[in-house]
Parts: sequence; C-alpha cells; structure tokens
Amino acid sequence: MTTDLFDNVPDIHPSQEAMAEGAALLRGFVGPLESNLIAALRDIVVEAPFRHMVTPGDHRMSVAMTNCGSAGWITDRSGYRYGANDPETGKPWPAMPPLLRDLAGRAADRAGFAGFSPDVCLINRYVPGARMSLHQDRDEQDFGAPIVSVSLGLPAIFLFGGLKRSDKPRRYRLEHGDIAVRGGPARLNFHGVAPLADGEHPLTGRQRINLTFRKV
Ligand code: MD3
Ligand code: FE
Repeated sequence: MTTDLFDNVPDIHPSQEAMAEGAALLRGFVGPLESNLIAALRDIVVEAPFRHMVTPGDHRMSVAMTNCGSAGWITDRSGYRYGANDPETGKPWPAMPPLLRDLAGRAADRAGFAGFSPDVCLINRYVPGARMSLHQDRDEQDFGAPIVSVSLGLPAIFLFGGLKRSDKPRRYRLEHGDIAVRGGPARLNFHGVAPLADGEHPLTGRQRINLTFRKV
C-alpha cells in the first residue's frame, strides 16, 4: 500500500541544496572521479601553468589561474575578456578533457539545466590567505547558460550575495568534491570567496582548486 507521506517533499536529492532559485549545491558529486580529475589537471598545468593575473585597477590577484577549452578568461591592465590563446605562451589553451566536460554536463543536468556543453573551464588555485572579492560573472555572451563550479582540495567559505553589491552575502562551506550549479535568476548574483584558511588536503596539499565551466 502506498501512502501520501512523501507528497509534499520537494523533489530535491538529499545531498542537493537549493541556494536560491536557479542555484544548487551538489555535495560530493565528483565522487570517485576525483583522482582522474586531478591527473587531468596536472597535464593541463604543464602546458598552461598557473599565473597571477593583474586587474584593470592594477591589482595582482591572490588567486592563480589558468584555463582549458576553446578559449580562456584573462584579465590584464586593459580589462577582462575571453581569448583563444594563452597570452603567456601565445599558444591555444589546452583542450578540455572529455572527462571534465562530461562531469559538468551531468551536474548541470542534475540541477535542471539539460544539454549544458561548456566551451571554457577557468581553473583557480587558492593557497592559504588567497581570496576572491565580491563580483558578478558577466564577461560571457550567453547568460542563459548556467555556470558549473567544482571544488577540490581545502574547503573554502563561499560568499553568496544577491543582485546588488550591497546585498548581504550568505556563507556556504564548499568542500572537496562539491559541485555548484548557478543559472536562471541566480546567474548574475554577486559572489566571492573568503580568505582561505590554512590546512592540508590529502590530494592537493595546501591548496584549493576551483573549476568553473562556462559557455562563453
Ligand atoms: C555564483 N570562482 O571564478 S565558483 C570565478 O570558488 C569564481 O573560485 C569562485 O567566482 C571560486 O568567477 C566561486 C562557486 C559558485 C557557486 C555558486 C554560485 C559561484 C556562484 C551561485 C551564484 C553565483
Ligand atoms: Fe565568479
């Protein structure tokens, strides 16, 4: 016999948290792919090493970055943009490994954005003390596509604001293996990362790696 016990339970997986309409947190979604993912990243950073970019205001970012995919996000004194080549080497960014693209697609699908096929993966490296100040991601052409982000290594406090810079951010602890998907009405929310606390992670050492998959 069936009961109506579950009729009013929202259709959200136990490990899936709704952060806001259009934003979901998939705890531990990376699962057993973690080592393959880290191996793929090692190959990428041999070709396109992490570097500290400079903002248009001439600040050196505490987060070190690189990219893979058909383009990469860059900032320098002239502004923010996506470009096909790594400005440090003049070569195209390393290709996006299918493992990464497929993982991002499956996470988007789980969060309700079917058919997401990113062309860019921005790779951020935080060491203790590194942070990212509140900003919006608005250098992409297509705000209709979600952004999928994967956290690896040391945990971080993610600051999730609203559509105005002055909206007080809520804090979420993002841990190794967590994936956040933000699209729809949450696509342009202000967000940032608090200074990384010191620690040691068995797979990454004293660092946090964040991957953001984007359709640019
Ligand atoms: C935004 N990276 O690269 S991604 C960035 O952890 C960036 O390195 C951060 O912001 C990082 O541009 C944050 C995580 C994230 C998760 C959920 C969101 C960003 C979000 C929901 C709405 C808006
Ligand atoms: Fe961002």
